Amino acid sequence: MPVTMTTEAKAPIRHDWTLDEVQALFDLPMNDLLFKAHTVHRQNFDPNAIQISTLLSIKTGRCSEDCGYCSQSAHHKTELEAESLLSVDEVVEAAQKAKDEGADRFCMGAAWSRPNKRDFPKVLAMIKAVKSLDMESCVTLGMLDQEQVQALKEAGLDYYNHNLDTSPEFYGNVISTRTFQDRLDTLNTVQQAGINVCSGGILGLGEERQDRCSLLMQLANMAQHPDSVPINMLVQVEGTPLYGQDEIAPLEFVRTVAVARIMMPHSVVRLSAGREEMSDEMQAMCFFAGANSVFYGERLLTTEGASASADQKLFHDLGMKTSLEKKTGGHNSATDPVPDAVTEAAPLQSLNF
Ligand code: SAM
Ligand code: DTB
Ligand code: SF4
Repeated sequence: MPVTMTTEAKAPIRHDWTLDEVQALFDLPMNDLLFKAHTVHRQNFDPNAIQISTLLSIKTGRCSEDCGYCSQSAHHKTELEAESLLSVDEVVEAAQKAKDEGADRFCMGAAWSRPNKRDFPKVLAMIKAVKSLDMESCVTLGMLDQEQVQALKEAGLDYYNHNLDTSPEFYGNVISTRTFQDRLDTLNTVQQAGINVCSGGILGLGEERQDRCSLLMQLANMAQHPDSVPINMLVQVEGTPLYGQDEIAPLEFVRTVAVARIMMPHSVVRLSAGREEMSDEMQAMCFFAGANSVFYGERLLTTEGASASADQKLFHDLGMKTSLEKKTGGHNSATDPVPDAVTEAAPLQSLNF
């Protein structure tokens, strides 16, 4: 006999979360939290679709900021080899390869506190070149002023990544060369220009659960939720102050993904750095909890990513459809919200088991 479930009404999008409410979500029994998060996920997205982004470091190392987690800060002694800005041709070659491997978004990261006058026009050319490959473009370049944001918009930029990283309360323990407010200011300018915002954080920096609550509250109480929310697990790099930090418990990581999904129902939640350290089972739980995007490729910015063959096997074993299959037809985009007519009927009845 088919299993039927009551269709829960879609919760409204909120921007007024309180810390107590977020804490209460974290405190739910795991099964209740997962059920709630997965219900929200299924109401808004195809639960078996995954969006694929690929990263490239376009300028590596010698960054003037002192982010305690980062291999690229000039304040830390890591083994990283610095590299000046890549050429547009090098970027196009990497983007084409990423596209051939199934990515539909190409994200370019620069180790800058903010872009300089000499290099910025070259980044605009990179964005235009990526767009001409019929891929979505994303850049992460540090803080921006209004003029730069306008130029990025005119170049056709789709997404700007700028992470809040952690709670305002814990921020000073991790970064001293800029403030949490600096991050919010850039995000506001980007959002007001109509560029999609990609903003999330890193777990495992030594923060407490209340910092994770506070980080999610900051993201979800923005005037508009970020379109994309990367949840990174710290990649520990030798020579950085956070090397040797206690790792975050896998179930606490999954909980954070689930709470992010509940608080930001329309945002694409990306399982980001740190996946190579996660078991298939942990990743599967994150996808069930509402993650629907990954960084794909052997390299993140300066560290190794999860292997492409392991990822292909994982998506196959989970029956998840990637952007590559989307191009061959059918509705399975993680980025296209499921139309209302479908959502009303989407919860498990359609599975007929
Ligand atoms: N410099 C720009 C900035 O910080 O905004 C852009 C590049 S920066 C490398 C982009 C993001 O990568 C950071 O905000 C941080 O969230 C993430 N990140 C950097 N190092 C990381 C690490 N070791 N583990 C996890 N995430 C990391
Ligand atoms: C994000 O949230 N994570 C990416 C991307 N945005 C730019 C970066 C992860 C960096 C991991 C460490 C490294 O490879 O240097
Ligand atoms: Fe620089 Fe960005 Fe690394 Fe911070 S995270 S040190 S701003 S490259």
